[in-house]
Amino acid sequence: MSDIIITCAVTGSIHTPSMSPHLPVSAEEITEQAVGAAEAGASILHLHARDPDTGRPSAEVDHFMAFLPRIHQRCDAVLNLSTGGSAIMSLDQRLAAPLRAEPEMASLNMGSMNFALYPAAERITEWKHDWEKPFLEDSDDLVFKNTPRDIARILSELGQERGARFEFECYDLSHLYMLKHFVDRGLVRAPLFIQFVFGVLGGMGADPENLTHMIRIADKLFGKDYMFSVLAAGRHQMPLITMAAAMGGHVRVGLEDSLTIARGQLARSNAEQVVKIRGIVEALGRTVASPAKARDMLGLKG
Ligand code: KMH
Ligand code: ZN
Repeated sequence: MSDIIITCAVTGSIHTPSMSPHLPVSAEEITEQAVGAAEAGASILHLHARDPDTGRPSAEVDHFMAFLPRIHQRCDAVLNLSTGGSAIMSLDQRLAAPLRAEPEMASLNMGSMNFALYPAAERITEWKHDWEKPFLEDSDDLVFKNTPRDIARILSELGQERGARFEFECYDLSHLYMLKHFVDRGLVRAPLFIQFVFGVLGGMGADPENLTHMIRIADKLFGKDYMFSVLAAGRHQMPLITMAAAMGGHVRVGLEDSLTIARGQLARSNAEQVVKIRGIVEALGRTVASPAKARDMLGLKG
């Protein structure tokens, strides 16, 4: 089996400060946790920004620029900027920082969908900030908009014009067919790095049968032109990504996807999750890819 790429999604836009004191929100915290994750073995860092005062997900270019150069200076990991942002941001907002930073890699969500966050709020009784509860509850009535026109714009402006390559986020079977459409249009070229996303309320559930079926259909659509990685939300994270690693895929961890390190136990850092999955994949006989190896495998501009 080929080397395994560990991606770490450091903070995201789903979890809120009241859910864990370890969720990084300031530029210093995001930098320290990103560098810690890279030192532990993550070769890709998937990054969102937050308002440092409130921890609220942010699309401000300045909030991104407060940590991107610092992370770049301190480690060699591939910096992968989110173009998903959060469901309440417009596409212009979501693209502002990636267009400015011109990263080697960016996420690209392959379809519009519901993206309900409110279940994550169910156990929280005390809120640190006023924005958190309404932000989570409003997700009950939001559409995470990624139309074919949106996708084409991201592929063209970030991919064709600025040389970025993509983490294609597929939350459902239909998203694989959308990706195939863009391959056929000539807007996407191999090798494809497809992130199968499990356990988001609005996307496919974290059932092992869904993973085997996604692989079966991706094999049919893309043959040898793709590699897959898996992320799974919350308590499904480690079981599903372990299955992915055993099947020759790549893995994503990070506090964006799960705040815990074991059932009922908060992870103290992103690095802690990287260390855990690294031990698992090495026990399975996989070799963890360095950033240089990951760049080579993914065909990045470097
Ligand atoms: N939050 C994850 C389920 C993005 O940033 O573009 C998917 C994600 C999307 O990481
Ligand atoms: Zn993300």
